[in-house]
Amino acid sequence: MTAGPASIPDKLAPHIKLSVVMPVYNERATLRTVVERVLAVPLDIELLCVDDGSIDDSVEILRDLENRYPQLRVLLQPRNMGKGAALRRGIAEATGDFVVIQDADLEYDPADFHQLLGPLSEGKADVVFGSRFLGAGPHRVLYFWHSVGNRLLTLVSNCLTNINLSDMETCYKAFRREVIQTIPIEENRFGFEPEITVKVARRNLRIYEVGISYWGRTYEEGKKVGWKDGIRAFYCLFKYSLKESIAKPSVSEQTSKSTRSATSRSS
Ligand SMILES: Nc1nc2c(ncn2[C@@H]2O[C@H](COP(=O)(O)OP(=O)(O)OP(=O)(O)O)[C@@H](O)[C@H]2O)c(=O)[nH]1
Ligand SMILES: [Mg+2]
Repeated sequence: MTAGPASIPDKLAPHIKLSVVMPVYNERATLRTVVERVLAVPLDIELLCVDDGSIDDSVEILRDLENRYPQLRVLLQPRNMGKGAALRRGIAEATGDFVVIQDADLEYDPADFHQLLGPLSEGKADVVFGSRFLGAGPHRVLYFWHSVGNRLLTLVSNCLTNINLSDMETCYKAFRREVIQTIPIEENRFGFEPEITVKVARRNLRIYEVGISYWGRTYEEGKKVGWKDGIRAFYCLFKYSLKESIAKPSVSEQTSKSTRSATSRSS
């Protein structure tokens, strides 16, 4: 990947504070580079790296980076608990105006933050998904059956939620902080993506998609996601669709909704 520091469009207000939540599990190969790329984005950034019980030297690398970059905070999970659990921890600690999720394996380029933040900073969106299937940026050509699986998961997700996403499983999801902090995250592992998609859809939030680049890796380069994760994702889509149909919005969620309406009225 050759991306340098991102340029921010004029309409992105300079005072925006962005919380970047990065789950980290045995990512020694890419960790320094991804942290440096995130911090090179010309925005006020708080980077929350949540180590998920890594058994390589990811924690030592994070400590070293923490000493060099005051914007970086390192949070340690007591043991390996999964990506969803790491995100729950990082999101709870976020203090920025907006929260974006950044994997530590360099498949997604922080230079795309400005695209994700556009609809949020303009006050038009509560949630923005970065789609690997839209946009003109570079996309690594990889496994055909993975892309079929991703499109099928997105199709089922759309059928269950009646929203028209093109990439439900994308890592790049950005939120208004107040919104994501009021949505309970139950899934500990990769079920986070379908769970949060169903939950934002059912809360009638304003969702946008923007095209992003994708620098995917092969199994030889460390890719881990497999067919079992796909089965679990289908299960989670049905599980949370059913749960959300039965559940009533909590008081805090109602508060969030009224805050949102106020924001949209004032924008
Ligand atoms: N695999 C894995 N990743 C974790 C875990 N906890 C946190 N993570 C982090 O979650 C992010 C996503 O993990 P990946 O293994 O890249 O999963 P993915 O991007 O869905 O799938 P790949 O195609 O394998 O890259 C990375 O930043 C990981 O370091 C865990 O228990 N297992
Ligand atoms: Mg990955």
